[in-house]
Amino acid sequence: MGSKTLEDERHMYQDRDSPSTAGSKSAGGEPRGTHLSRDGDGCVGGDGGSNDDDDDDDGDDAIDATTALIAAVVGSVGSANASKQKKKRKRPKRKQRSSALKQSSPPRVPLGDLFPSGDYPVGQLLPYGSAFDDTTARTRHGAAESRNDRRQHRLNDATVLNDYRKAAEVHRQVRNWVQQTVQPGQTLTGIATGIEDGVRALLGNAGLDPGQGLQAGLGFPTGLALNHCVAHYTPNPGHKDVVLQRQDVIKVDFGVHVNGWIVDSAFTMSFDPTYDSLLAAVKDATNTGIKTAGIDVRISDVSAAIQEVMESYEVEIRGKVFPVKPVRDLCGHDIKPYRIHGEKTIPFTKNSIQTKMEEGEVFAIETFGTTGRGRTVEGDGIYGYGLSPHAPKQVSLPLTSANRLYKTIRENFGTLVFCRRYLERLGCERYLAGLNCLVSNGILEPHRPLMDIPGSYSAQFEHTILLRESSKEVISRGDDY
Ligand SMILES: [Co+2]
Repeated sequence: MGSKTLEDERHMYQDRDSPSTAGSKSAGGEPRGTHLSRDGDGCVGGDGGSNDDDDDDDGDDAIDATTALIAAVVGSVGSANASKQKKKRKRPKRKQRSSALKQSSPPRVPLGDLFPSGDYPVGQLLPYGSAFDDTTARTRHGAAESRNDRRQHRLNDATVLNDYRKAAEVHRQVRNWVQQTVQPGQTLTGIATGIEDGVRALLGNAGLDPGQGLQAGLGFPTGLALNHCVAHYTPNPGHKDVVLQRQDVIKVDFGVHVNGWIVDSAFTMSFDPTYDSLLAAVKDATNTGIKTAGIDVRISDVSAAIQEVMESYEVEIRGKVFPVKPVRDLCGHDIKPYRIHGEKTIPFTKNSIQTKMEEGEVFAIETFGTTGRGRTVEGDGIYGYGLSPHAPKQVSLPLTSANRLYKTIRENFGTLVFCRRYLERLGCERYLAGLNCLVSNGILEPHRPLMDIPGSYSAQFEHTILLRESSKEVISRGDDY
């Protein structure tokens, strides 16, 4: 979920995708079918949870585990060619094993069943750039030490890390299903509820009883922004549903949290190779942001690197060439427990923000690129609502339904951003007056859709990274993006 700036504030990975990749459907700028993971397994790193969690890991555990899984399958195909008898003998064993590991489609197998050990796959571990090592050492002995120690403690906590990795694995498995099944002709409500039902099933938490939603669930309203709608669109009940078209570019942005540790990750899909270089530009820019980020790195340096890469791309749409522009009024952001937008923001264009990233912090590194103006205006309707930072524990407003609704929001979402669909599945009825009353009293903050100019196209890629002492963990990394 992108962080909005004020208008005047301005706020390993091995591949560098070729803008010319062609395919009928792509997620992450790559044609469908090029990914080994899209073999119906639906499970990244699904090796039963043998990953260790040592700081001296050399990285890519989740990806290695998948590669191992694929290698096992490829290996057995190879040996089957060599000996038919062998193939016959081996088949039942293989079948048994893979069915025990398999995520269903739609995803409904709780993650706990796929990882009986309870240990979830480690994200991609990236070393910090050597240029920053000296300053890192200095910070640790500097004035910020006690603050750092406190944060360090949280990300070094095995339970916290495992919760974070679980949320990330749920994200990977659900998005894998999205990438394999979403097609033009489907409605945005169908896609959104498909994602949300999948997340809840894999977490083993329906989120219907008071307090359940705070244990684990959706991190924010599922974003399904099309074309010139850059961000913050989710289908609302009672509104005319939108049907996905073949020409559409769709940003899929959803969050998963476990005990308040939110994974915020997004990708873009298109069904027409025309947009491949737009998707490739934004994916490259996001990966550049991830590569540049680190302990003691200035935010202005991350922004500059992102902008340079993004602006090196152009996209030809129906005979006209457009430069890919970074969107100026959206930002990457830090993430706090139960709070999707912390205090720090990472714009995608040159700025003078001297603030540094710090050890123990969690960041959503995301970028948006567009063929439009590179600035957004608010669109119609509301995407979601979040408690204002100054919201009181209890309210006593003249409207009784507002007070009742407030209690429901506190119990089920706390400071997590939610949407009207989430209220309705809890059984809330005739809540609109109460909702508007909480907004007009400054207790709830509304988030509106953000639009570039009509006719333009925009894309988004986003990962959540943990700035741990020894390395940055790209917790939401998969073999898709
Ligand atoms: Co975000």
